Amino acid sequence: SYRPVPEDKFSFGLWTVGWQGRDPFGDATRDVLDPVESVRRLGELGAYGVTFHDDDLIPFGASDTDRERHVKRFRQALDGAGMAVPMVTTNLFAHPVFKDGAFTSNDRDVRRFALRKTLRNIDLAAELGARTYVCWGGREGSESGAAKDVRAALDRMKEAFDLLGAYVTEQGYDLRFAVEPKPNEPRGDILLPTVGHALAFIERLERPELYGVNPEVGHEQMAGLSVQHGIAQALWAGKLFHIDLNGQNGIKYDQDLRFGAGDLRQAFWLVDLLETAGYEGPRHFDFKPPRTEDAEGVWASAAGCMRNYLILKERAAAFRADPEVQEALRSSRLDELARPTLEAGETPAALLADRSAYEDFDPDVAARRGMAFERLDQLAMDHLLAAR
Ligand code: 3MF
Ligand code: MG
Ligand code: MG
Ligand code: MG
Repeated sequence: SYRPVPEDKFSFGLWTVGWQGRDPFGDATRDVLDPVESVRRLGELGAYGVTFHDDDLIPFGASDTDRERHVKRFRQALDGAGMAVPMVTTNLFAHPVFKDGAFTSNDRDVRRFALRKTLRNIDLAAELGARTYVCWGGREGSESGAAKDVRAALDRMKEAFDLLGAYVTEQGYDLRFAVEPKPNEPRGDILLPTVGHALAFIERLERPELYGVNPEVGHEQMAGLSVQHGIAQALWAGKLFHIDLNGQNGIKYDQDLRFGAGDLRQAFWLVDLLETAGYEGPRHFDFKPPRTEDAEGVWASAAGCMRNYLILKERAAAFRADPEVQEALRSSRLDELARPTLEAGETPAALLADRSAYEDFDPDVAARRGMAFERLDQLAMDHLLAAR
């Protein structure tokens, strides 16, 4: 029936359904949406959680009393709707003070302010029971060559992440960080542009185990990369801490379409991957209901994200369960790929002594074997289109 239930672990950012449709060329097309209303409506639609930037909930610069009031109302809404807050993040991009970045702004006082803003919100995240803290460095980057010493900026980025890791450790918070890569927009070029860059960066930190990635479907596609490959590598590294699901049509501006819109085949393989790899984190949607939609259209768009995930989950499961597919996978030798290339404990000397691997191996004969991928992919297409 494709009806979402909390066990599906669907979550939404307050900034997604709350997007008013303001873009670089036009004004808002929708009214402000009260976070309390978002919690209620998303709960009714079957989501299990909401996520937010500090400023989505508490306006930038709010007094302490206002801050407490906003948090209290939000907590009541969460309790009323039975909703969780699995992830929290910081807005380090909207205020003009962050125009040259936050953790890597050339201005040291801005960097220190960015750290304080983040620490303050980490306290709130822990208080609300969030387990993941996402960091998207949207303004960390440049438009021109001499403007940013990238190596120095990465030093500053490392300093920032190390401090945040030290803080959650000292406080005893059960919170891990997820770096969200994006190649560009709003900066001409953003630091840590892809999943691969982020994974390499994380290994240079003082407590690498505290950090993973939060890949976004559209962001990897903006870099012209395969979402499936990037996320598979994050899973392989044990670093898929969180995910931003949405839709994108290739290398363009960040479209943030509802999940399943845009490149449907990438969405299919992504769902297949998440469901077969045992990913247990939230299925988090970071999308924007297009500015053509009115208030009701927002909820149709949000419902579509979850419905498409559930449809694709069903189609992917049918693909995997089909005996003809299983046979086709064997014909394409996926079982052989799963088998180690070397015998257990095989040394270089043993490989060198194996005549079948070289002297008696006939590359021309092996080269003539077809891989049978086209039949396999057509079976996937048939399942995706419900033609089987
Ligand atoms: C921008 C994004 C961001 C991040 C968000 C969460 C505003 O393209 O994807 O959304 O996802 O900051 O960390
Ligand atoms: Mg995005
Ligand atoms: Mg996006
Ligand atoms: Mg995102």
